[in-house]
Amino acid sequence: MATKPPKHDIDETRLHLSRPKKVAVGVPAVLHALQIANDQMGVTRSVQTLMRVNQKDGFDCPGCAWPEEDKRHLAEFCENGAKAVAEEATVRRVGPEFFAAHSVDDLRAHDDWWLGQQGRLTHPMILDEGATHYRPISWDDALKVVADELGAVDHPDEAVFYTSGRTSNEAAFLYQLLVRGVGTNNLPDCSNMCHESSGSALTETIGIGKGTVSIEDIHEADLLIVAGQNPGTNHPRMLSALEKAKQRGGRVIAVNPLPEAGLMRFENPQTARGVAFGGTKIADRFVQIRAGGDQALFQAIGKYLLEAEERDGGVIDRAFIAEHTSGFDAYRREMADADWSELVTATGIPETILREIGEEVRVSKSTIVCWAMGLTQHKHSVPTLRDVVNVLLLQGNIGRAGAGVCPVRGHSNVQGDRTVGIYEKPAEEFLEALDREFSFTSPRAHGFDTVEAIRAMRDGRVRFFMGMGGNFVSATPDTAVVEAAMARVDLTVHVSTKLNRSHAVTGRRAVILPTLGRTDRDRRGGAEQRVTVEDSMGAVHASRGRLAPPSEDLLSEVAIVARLCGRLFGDDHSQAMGTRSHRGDPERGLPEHGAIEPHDEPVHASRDRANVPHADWHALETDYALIRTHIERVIPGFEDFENRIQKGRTFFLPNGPRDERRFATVDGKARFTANPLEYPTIPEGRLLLQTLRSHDQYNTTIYGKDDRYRGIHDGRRVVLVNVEDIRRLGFAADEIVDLVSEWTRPDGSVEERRAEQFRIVAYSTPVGNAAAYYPETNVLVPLDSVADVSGTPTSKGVIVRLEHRR
Ligand SMILES: Nc1nc2c(c(=O)[nH]1)N[C@H]1C(S)=C(S)[C@@H](COP(=O)(O)OP(=O)(O)OC[C@H]3O[C@@H](n4cnc5c(=O)[nH]c(N)nc54)[C@H](O)[C@@H]3O)O[C@H]1N2
Ligand SMILES: Nc1nc2c(c(=O)[nH]1)N[C@H]1C(S)=C(S)[C@@H](COP(=O)(O)OP(=O)(O)OC[C@H]3O[C@@H](n4cnc5c(=O)[nH]c(N)nc54)[C@H](O)[C@@H]3O)O[C@H]1N2
Ligand SMILES: [Mo]
Repeated sequence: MATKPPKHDIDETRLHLSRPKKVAVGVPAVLHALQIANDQMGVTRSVQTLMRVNQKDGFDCPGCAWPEEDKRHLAEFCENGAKAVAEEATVRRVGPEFFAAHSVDDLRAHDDWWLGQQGRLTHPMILDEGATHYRPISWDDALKVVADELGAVDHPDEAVFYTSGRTSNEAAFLYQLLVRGVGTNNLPDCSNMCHESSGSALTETIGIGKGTVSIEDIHEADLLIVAGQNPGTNHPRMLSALEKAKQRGGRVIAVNPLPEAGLMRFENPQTARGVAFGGTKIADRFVQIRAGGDQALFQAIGKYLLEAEERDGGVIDRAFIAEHTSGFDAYRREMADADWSELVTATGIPETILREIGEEVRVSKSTIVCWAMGLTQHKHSVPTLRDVVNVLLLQGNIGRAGAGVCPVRGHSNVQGDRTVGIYEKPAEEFLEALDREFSFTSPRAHGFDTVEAIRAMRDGRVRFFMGMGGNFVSATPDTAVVEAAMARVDLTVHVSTKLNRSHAVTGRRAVILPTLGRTDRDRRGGAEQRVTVEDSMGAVHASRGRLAPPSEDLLSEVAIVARLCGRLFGDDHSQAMGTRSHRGDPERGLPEHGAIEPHDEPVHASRDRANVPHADWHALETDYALIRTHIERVIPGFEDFENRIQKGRTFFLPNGPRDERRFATVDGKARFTANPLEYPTIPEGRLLLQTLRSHDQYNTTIYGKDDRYRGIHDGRRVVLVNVEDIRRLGFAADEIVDLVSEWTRPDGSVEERRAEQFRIVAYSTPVGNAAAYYPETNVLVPLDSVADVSGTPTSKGVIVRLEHRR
């Protein structure tokens, strides 16, 4: 059993290349996943664990948010799901001895791969001010440190609470309650860097910040446009759904600057046909678009449809447009004014091809557009997604079978976290319901999103940072700025399963609270607890880990948050379910969150005692079903929650556009919008860099050193560049260069950032476009370069130049 952690960081001198693959998954994927699983878990635990992924009585795969098909295969096999599971179910451990042996400086000198490979965290640890090493601390003392620091902030808005997307509904719901009980809406989350642009565009145009399709719709669609997404790596189970759609006669158009293997061909390891006959061709058409050209592509489709309507009639769904939409005339005028030659320039696609794509959309009886980070992480992502919606509205492709919008979410419960209240700009109805349920008054002022939180930390306006999962330091843009910002915070607290860079780049003091993951058995109050998650398509189901946890000392996320609530707000047994007395006074208006004296338990006793949430925190910690009862009473759509998740059942949250073509927008209609065309302009001698994922990573967690489908092995510091650019700019393939990003501030001045030693790889990408892996390239993404409206960092559109190394 080879379960030793690696001794070395990634040695980039061993990097070598092979031909990029044209087929995804197949037998090599199975073998690679089993290898990683065996390394981390040994054979028996691997088999035991992998058999339980996404089974009805098993745990929800921590890999991605793609839904389970109803008829599940025994091992719903997905290579990267298996790697995600192996990473968590590893038998390697990071305990007090590890921290005694490694100073924080030492940890900081290692890469994300090395850190993650060390294993699961087993003990609460604290880094005292000025200390070189973390030391073990008891749970009680650790939680006291956290509560005391929260009590010491001058104003609740000096505290920031980040959430990553693996946190269960139950833990997330309690966590947002804790945060609002403290008195702030500072709840930045990974969504701010991920699908926020989708949420912004969809809420505004169709009245819900989520997709409108089910897995059956994917199977039934006549046409699927998959844009800005690499499902072969990041949502491998989606390939089975696309395969099914193809078998039913559906067509797929892939829109991407890179010819990603999973978009081309898929060998399903679940079927003999997949393995023996070379698999299924996925994309009927591959559109190698210029990065950032998607708004132009969708405008071209819209323009084509409207021209065809004018000429032939019968193209657009006039009844749907009249009954359910607004803004059509303004959109039609905008498209009439759109200029084909500019659409060609922006996309890099000839007009004849743009028209062919338009024709494919015209003849499609039902169309779905799927997308991920290639569409959400640009400056003009929100207008781009509005134009996606426009095209679908033209043919009434929302709220009927086989049609709709499908933003493919990343983290396995990122959508659920938002549903249960992880949001810095909460809706008034949600806060009112929360206040009623817990007899207090939540703060109304909006909080910081991720980028705003970093700015506040940088400017010394934050004294306390807590991360519920995730790896804030590595995942966020502008690494150097973030690292300096973290150092200004008095206390940084991380609830984590595994070691990562955020434990090494800390505030003046730091606490690590180790926690259970999805795969771990969670016994509280003498019973095995389960949690719930919501997938990318709004379906909620239970998840229960079965493996022995890495240490008896671990608390679940729910238990950690419930205990903190108990310390901060006081246990209030009279507030047990059903016996609530309404002490809060809604007439009083906004609460005063003034200075809080540091106190022992409960910390808030000295201030407005009436204005803290009231619940029996201890009871919630020992019976998660009680949390679900609270969720049911606060959030519409969770009626009869407990019953509807029994026996592995799944239920759908209500979705107005999907269920009844009801659009909760400002005017109650689905809204056409007229968006002036935007696309990146790349200055002479520069490239537009997208920062993306390799096949062997999960965000900042690096599973291995290969990107098998792209033919890159044993290294990560590569920059993929078109051969023509390599030559034109005076470089050579294989040359080691520095990447320098150039950010033009609104006042016209230019800021530079540098990432050193990347090997140039000649690759099929449009002229002017380049690609390199995140998180290594986050140093290049300027903090202030964010998408309009959504505030998402522009991780797919960074202007860079290559520099020879001296
Ligand atoms: N194994 C694995 N699974 C994961 C993750 C992981 O890291 N590893 N991460 C999870 C998370 S949090 C997320 S959000 C998702 C991410 O899933 P993806 O969005 O698929 O991830 P990225 O690697 O960022 O890939 C972006 C894709 O968009 C393309 N692209 C870039 N710019 C443009 C553009 O301007 N236009 C178009 N049309 N395409 C463009 C890129 O070439 C690439 O294929 O995956 C989730 N699942
Ligand atoms: N340049 C660039 N930057 C990006 C992106 C990009 O494409 N390019 N993508 C962005 C996107 S889409 C996202 S979603 C973010 C991701 O940002 P994050 O979600 O913050 O990052 P992850 O790497 O997923 O977090 C990994 C850590 O989560 C912890 N963890 C794992 N499972 C659990 C659990 O069950 N509970 C708890 N408490 N902790 C757990 C482990 O300690 C692990 O080290 O990054 C963003 N940053
Ligand atoms: Mo994400």
